[in-house]
Amino acid sequence: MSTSNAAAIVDTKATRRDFYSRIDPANLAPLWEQLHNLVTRTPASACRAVHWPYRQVREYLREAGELITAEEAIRRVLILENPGLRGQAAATTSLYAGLQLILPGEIAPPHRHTQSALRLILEGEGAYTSVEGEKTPMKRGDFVITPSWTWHEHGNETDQPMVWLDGLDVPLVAMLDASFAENTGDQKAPSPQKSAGDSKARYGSNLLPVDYVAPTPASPLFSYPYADTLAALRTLAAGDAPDACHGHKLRYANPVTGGHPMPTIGAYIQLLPDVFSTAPYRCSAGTVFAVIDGAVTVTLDDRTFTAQPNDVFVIPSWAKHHFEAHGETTLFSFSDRPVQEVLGLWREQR
Ligand code: GTQ
Repeated sequence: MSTSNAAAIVDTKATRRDFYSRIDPANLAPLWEQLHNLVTRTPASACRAVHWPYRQVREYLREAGELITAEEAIRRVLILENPGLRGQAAATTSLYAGLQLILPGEIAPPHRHTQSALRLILEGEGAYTSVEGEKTPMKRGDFVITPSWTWHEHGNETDQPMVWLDGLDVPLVAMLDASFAENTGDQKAPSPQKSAGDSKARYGSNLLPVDYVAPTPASPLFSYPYADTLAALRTLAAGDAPDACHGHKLRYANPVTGGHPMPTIGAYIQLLPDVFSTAPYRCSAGTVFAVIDGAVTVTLDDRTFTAQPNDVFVIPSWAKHHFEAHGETTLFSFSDRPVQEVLGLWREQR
């Protein structure tokens, strides 16, 4: 390169920088400086693979239990923050996860919000979540939903602590600027009280109320007990060969539409037979996993870890991974796959 060419390039760079700084106060920026960062060949997520061992988080939760009551906290939760997304209350780019503790005799007061929420019960038995006036008793492994804008509260009338994993679409709703919330200011949800088992009778028995028209895209069935889920998985496992990438995997369904339980969060359960190793897999939905039974070694390109019962871990969008089960293993997971599906964005590679 001749000296005059080099000088011209330097001059062009300086002229461009000068241009950028002059348009900046007008709230303008040159696309060509960042096009490659905006339109990436494959997902370039800040979200990282991360593993929260339950024994560590449980000890901090115990301390949180001494620090603040559920009532004062409204929700006594330790947020599971992705190390690549610190300060954003995000486990994946679009979804929030937390571990919630409710001690004997405590109440987490009623509220409702536009964010959709799910619970996977990790510890304890018999505390309840009340959704729209119906108390759902909770037990380890149960999957419970509180759809957008449904009144919900939690209470523990048992003599043991209860812990569950919360999953919400908090980051997604924040991105859309669509957060609304209400409290009653008192201890009682304003919805009329319904008898226990009401939603199972109406929507969860392969029956629907005659003339039923779904008022929202969310499932009117709030509880998916683990006993039923595990029985289904074991029946499949007895008759079918496991899928190479997933083992025996099912998705939770809205019994009215056959779609996902809530429009923004898909939830899944899979059984990996003892010593089964899955084939490498990736998909465009960053996913939060929790181990219910067994244990699993998770191998990604740059790291590997072994998750034990109640451990939570995240596989980011498009991160290739495989699982190795130690003992018969059941994994719960949730992701924004329903959103990507309706937008025509969801992809996988097996
Ligand atoms: O239980 O209603 O982890 O509103 C975060 C926000 C739980 C809940 C969370 C919530 C809840």
